[in-house]
Amino acid sequence: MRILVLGGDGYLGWPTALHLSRRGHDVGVADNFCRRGYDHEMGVDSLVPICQLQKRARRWEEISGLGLELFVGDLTDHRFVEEMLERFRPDAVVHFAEQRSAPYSMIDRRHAVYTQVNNVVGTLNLLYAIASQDRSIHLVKLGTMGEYGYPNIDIEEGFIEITHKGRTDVMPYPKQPGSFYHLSKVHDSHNMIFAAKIWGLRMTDLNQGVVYGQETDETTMDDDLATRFDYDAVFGTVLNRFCVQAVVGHPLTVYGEGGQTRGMLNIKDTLACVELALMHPAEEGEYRVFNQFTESLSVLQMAEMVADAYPGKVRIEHMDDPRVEKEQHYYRAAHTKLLDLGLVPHLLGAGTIHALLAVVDRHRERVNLEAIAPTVEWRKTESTLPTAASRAIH
Ligand code: NAD
Ligand code: USQ
Repeated sequence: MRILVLGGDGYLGWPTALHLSRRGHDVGVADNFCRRGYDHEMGVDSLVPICQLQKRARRWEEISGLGLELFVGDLTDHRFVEEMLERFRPDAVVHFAEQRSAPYSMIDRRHAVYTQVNNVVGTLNLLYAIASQDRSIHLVKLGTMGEYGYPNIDIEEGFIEITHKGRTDVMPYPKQPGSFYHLSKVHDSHNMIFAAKIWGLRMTDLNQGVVYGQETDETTMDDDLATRFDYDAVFGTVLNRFCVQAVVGHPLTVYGEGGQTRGMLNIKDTLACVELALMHPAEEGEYRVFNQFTESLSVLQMAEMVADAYPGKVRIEHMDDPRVEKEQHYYRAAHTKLLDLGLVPHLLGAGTIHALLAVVDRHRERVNLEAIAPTVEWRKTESTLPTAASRAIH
């Protein structure tokens, strides 16, 4: 297949592009490098050094003999999106290219507006380009489990049958997202449902849980192929952060009671899930949702697992929760569709945590301790960035 990976310079997009390339697909990679720009804005960096996209694509070609076609541009620029699709003529598009941090979207008005414009406009441009050029293109779009929020009933896979005043219908599952970032994903989902209906597009919305891990079969082939690894309070996800904190002797930062339960998955399973979605495309006019996670774990459970796996002493600290979220709640979410397609999950165990701790240990001298404490507070309309004394005025 000809597959275009949007956001292919990012944490998940880069290893996905390599994986699909190694599987024999013709892969195009697009990015505007805004993620690297957020690091400069915040004064932080990936724990694991990453090469420039052009350099790592060249390295991949040297090692594998396989080329990646690169497109540098912004999805919010509709001409860029149209020209890229016209040139590459993909069978499928995998769309990772959004601002993906909940705390970043909650810094202040400017970051909330940026997040929603970037994510919603980028996706809308893509929907228009597909509809006007080739409606057979299968769009595999990264959504998030957080779109559903944390209701006191079971979460279904995208849709729920509702009986109301004696009549029954199947409707999109109610959405109660917890940040302006998560809201942007809900807006995308609604735009996709509508586009499937009016234009007959083929669409898969992958409602992914929180990802952990850094190594995949392809990224470990050479240091220059590494993907990024974030541990700062804005972009670092919970388990990755706990591993860094354990290694540098920082108390594990459990927000509030730590009863927040999340669908989690290994980065290797992200690659497998995307591939399964591509190999079993949605039908013409079909908008479908796969809940993409492999197990549910509470924040406190994860902190305890890291503390148990780490050979040294680890302290768990319950701090005031900077977010507005339920710290104890019911959580049971369906996730059978990818398993039915053949997903074999890598579940979290001591072995996985040891491997992650080893990655962190190799780069421990690069940890910036100032980046660890959370500074973005949901209750405020303006927060400071973790390390930056500077403030950009726009
Ligand atoms: P990331 O920030 O590392 O990668 C996203 C990439 O997209 C970056 O390289 C960025 O430069 C690029 N990008 C963003 N906006 C763009 C635009 N307008 N034009 C062109 N390129 C643009 O994020 P990630 O962790 O790899 O996440 C990828 C996707 O998966 C996101 O949509 C995210 O919401 C979703 N997701 C991630 C996780 C997770 O735990 N990392 C969990 C669930 C869902
Ligand atoms: N948390 C802590 N301590 C920390 C960091 C986080 O207790 O040091 C808690 C948070 O309060 C939250 C949970 O851990 O309850 C998860 O936080 P996170 O930062 O790991 O993940 P989140 O903000 O939800 O966002 C991440 C990705 C996002 C993706 C989402 C999937 O950044 O792109 O959409 O996971 S989900 O959560 O299922 O919506």
